[in-house]
Amino acid sequence: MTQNVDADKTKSRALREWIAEIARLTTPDRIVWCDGSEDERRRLTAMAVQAGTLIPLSQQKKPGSFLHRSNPNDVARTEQLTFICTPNKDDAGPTNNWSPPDETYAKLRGWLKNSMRGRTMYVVPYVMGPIGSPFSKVGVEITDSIYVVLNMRIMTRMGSAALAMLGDSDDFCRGVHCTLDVNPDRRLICHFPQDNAIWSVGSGYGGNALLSKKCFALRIASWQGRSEGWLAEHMLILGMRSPSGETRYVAAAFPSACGKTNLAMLTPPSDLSGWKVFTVGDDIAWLRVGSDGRLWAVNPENGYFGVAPGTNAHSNPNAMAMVGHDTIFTNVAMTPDGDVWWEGMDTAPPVNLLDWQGRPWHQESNDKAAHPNSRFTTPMTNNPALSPHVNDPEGVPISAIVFGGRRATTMPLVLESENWAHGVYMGATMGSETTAAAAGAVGVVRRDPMAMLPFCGYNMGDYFAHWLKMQSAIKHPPRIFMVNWFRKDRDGKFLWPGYGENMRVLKWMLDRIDGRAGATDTPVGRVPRLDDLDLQGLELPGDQLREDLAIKKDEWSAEIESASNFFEKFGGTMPPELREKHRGLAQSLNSAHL
Ligand code: GTP
Ligand code: SPV
Ligand code: MN
Repeated sequence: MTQNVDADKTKSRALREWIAEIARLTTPDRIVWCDGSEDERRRLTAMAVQAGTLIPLSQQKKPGSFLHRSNPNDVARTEQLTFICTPNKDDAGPTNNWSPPDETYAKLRGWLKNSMRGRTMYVVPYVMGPIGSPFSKVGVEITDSIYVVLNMRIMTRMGSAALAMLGDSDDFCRGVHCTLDVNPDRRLICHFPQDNAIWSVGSGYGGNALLSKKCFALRIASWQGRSEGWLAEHMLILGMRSPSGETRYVAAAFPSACGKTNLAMLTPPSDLSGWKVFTVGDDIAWLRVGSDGRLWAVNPENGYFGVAPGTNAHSNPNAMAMVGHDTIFTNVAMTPDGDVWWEGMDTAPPVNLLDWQGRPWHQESNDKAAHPNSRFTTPMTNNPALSPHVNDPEGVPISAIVFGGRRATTMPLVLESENWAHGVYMGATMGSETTAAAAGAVGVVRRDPMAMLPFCGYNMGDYFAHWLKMQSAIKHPPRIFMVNWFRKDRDGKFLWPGYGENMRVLKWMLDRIDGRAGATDTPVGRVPRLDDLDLQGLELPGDQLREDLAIKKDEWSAEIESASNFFEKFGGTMPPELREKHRGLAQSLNSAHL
C-alpha cells in the first residue's frame, strides 16, 4: 500500500496533503499521477482493453477508436442522486437536492473506506480553459476508473500542464470519484462549493463521473462566478463568418440532448453561400465582461462528449468526420466488422449487429440497438469546423445569447427579446421536454431556466438576480433570443427541418442586431414574418412556417400559468424585476387579440 505521496510530483503542498488524505481513506494498492503523455495513453488503453473496459474497433474503419459498454444501471446522469451540500439549505435553493455537508462527508467517507484496496488510484490534474488564460482554473480528479482517466484526457487539458499551472497554489477543485460496485443504492454525486470539492460515488458514467464537466465547470463554477462576477453556463459557443469575411459569435443554452453539439458545428445550407460556422465550444461557456464592455466567452473544455443517436452525414457531417478516428464510443451498437452503429445514422442497420449491451440485435427488435444516451468522446482537434480562436486566452466576444428548449407546442421557431431584462425573463421561464440524457421519464415538459436546472450550484433565485445584475457591468450587452427547433404539427412531425437550416435563424439574429431584418411585435416578444427570414432554396410550405412562428393565446396562457407556479417556489429570492415582467406580460397577453 502506497500512502506516501512523492514530493516531486507537485509543488502544491495542499495537493500532496489532500492526495495523502484520500489515500489513507481509500487505501489503494498504488497511486498513479497522470502526466497526459501519449505513452501514458497507450499504456492505459492497453490495460483497459485487457480488462475488457474498452473494446477495440476496426483500426481500418475507426482508427484509434474504442467502444465502452457501461453497466446497464448506469447510462445517464442521475439528478435525483445529485446534491448541493452547502452549510445552509437556502444556499442550494428550492430546485436543488440539498444535504448537510458534515453528515454527507461522514456518509461518503464510510462508503469510501478501503474502497480502492487492490486497485489503482489515478490522480488526474486538469485545466479548464485555455492554458495560460487568466480565466482558466485547475481541477484534480482522483478516480479508480481507467475509462474516466481516458475520457478526462480527451475532455480536458490534462496532465503535467495542469500541475505546472497550479504551481504551489492550493486553489484547485478537489474531485473524488470512486466507482465502487456501480450499485444505485450507493450512488451519490455531491458538491461542496464552499470547499471547492466534489465527491462522486457509485457511477462511472458521463456527467456523474467526469467531474470536470457538469460538476466543476457548471455547479462549482457557477457558485464561483456569482462571487467573482462572471457566468458559468450550459452553452455552446459558435462563430459565424459572413460572406464579407466578418466573424460574429453566439452563445446558446439548450437543455441536455436538445441540439447544442449540432448547432455548434452546423454546416450552412448551400443556398446561403459564403457563410461558415466555427465551433468554439459545444456544451459549456464561461462568460466574462471584457475591458471593452462586451461579454467574452471561453470554452473550458478540450473535447466533446456528444450524443450519438441522430448523428448522420446529413444532420451533422462535421460530427461524422470527427468521430471517424481517435474516439471513445460509449453504449453504441457494434457491427460484425468492428464499426459502430446507432439509430438515426441514416444507414440500414447491418446484420449481426450487437446492441449496446453486447447482445445480438435484430431489425424486428423493439429495443434500441444503441442506448438513446449513447455518446462519443472525441478531441476538439478532430472537429473540421474548429474555431482558430478556441485557445485564445481572452475568449471570443459574444454578439447574441440564445436560449432554447425542446417544445412540441407553444414556442415559435424564434423569439427576440426587447432588452437584457426581458431576455433574462425568457431564459428564466423557459421549459423543455426531458430527454434520455438524465435518468427518469422522457418527454415531460419541465421548467429548465437557462438550461441550468440540473447544473446551477446555488439558489436559482439568486442566479436570476446575478444574471440581472450582470447588465450593469456589460456596456455592450449581447441581444437575447429564444429558439425552438422541435415544434410539431398535428401529426407529430417537426415543423422545421432543423440542423443546417438553423443557420437561417442565426442569420436573422445577426440581421436584427445590425438593423437589416424586420420582425413583428407580439406580447411575448418579436417574431420574424415569413419574408423576414432568408429562405432562398428552402422548400417549406408557407403554412407550415406560419404554424411554426405562430403565437397562440391558449398555449401561452398555459405557459404563463406554469411559469407563475415555478416562480412561486422561490419566495423572497425571486428578483422583483422578473415578477414585474411576468405580471406585465400576462396582462398584455390577456388583452391581446391573437
Ligand atoms: P448534451 O450533450 O446532452 O448537452 O446535448 P446537446 O444539447 O449537445 O444535443 P445534441 O446536439 O447532441 O442533439 C441531441 C439530439 O437532438 C440528437 O439526437 C440530434 O440529432 C437532435 N437534434 C439536434 N438538433 C436538431 C434540430 O435542429 N432538429 C431536430 N429535429 N433534432 C435535432
Ligand atoms: C448533458 O447531459 O448535458 C451532457 C452529458 O452534456 S453529461 O456529461 O452526462 O452531463
Ligand atoms: Mn450538456
